[in-house]
Amino acid sequence: MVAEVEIQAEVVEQYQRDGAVLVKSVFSPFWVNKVRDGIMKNLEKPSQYSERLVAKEGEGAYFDDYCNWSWIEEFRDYVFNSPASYLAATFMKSSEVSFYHEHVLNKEPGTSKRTPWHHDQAYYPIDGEKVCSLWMPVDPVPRQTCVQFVAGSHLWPSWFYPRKFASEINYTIKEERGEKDEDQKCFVDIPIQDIETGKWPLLQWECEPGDVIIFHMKTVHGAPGNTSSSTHRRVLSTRWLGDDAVLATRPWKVSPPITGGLKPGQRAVCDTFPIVYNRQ
Ligand SMILES: O=C(O)CCC(=O)C(=O)O
Repeated sequence: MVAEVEIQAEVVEQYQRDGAVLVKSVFSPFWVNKVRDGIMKNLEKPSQYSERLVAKEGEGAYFDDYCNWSWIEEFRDYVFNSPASYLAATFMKSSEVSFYHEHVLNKEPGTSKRTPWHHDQAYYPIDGEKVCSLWMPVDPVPRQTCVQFVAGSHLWPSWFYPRKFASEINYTIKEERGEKDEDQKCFVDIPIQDIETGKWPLLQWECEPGDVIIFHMKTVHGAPGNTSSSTHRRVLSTRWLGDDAVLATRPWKVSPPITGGLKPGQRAVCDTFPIVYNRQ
């Protein structure tokens, strides 16, 4: 039985309008401690997908890894039994929610490596509007270290090339394909300069363990490094799919490289992307 929590209607509307919203104190210490334990297991046993990015020799590293929930029971418990899926359903206004995958992000103290500006949905073989992530820190995150979101960018018609976190270079288009994928989406470069010179309002918050940021998979976001000399910035970002999410194609190798054996156009529900929440 998934735990339900009270969410004000205006906060849901804020998510729908801005594409990102902070919800304070929604996860109890029980869930925060559990997720922290899961992250520590992942850090001790990284998978084939993990990366350890260092901007300058001798500095802290930016670790990321994903799709380990099958062997990290703490993540499974959080996904299936915490209020996370209910939050995803409420903010996406979806009657059903399936789980896509989890992503661990740890910025060690003194990490100058930033998270490049990007939006997630271009990396994923997933189309649909009811698609979101729950970014849940297990350490206190000061405002200057938190992810920044370009307000309202989930509503832009543009799709942006995914970029490698390590090199910040666009993904390579598969040779046998043209510039467009089968859905005829046209991808363009992310407008980094416009974002950084303040063309659009940016959203950024101070977070405490127990808080969560919910954001649309098409919302443009990026993050500074971790300037703290003592505190890690450990986060679990879980990805959720709603009623209209379907498998799609992209003109590059998708990340993570999983499709659950589904064909383009099929609803994104299968053993790999299990239904976790149903409003009935
Ligand atoms: O935590 C970060 O620095 C980046 C998070 C992110 O890109 C995501 O969760 O999609």
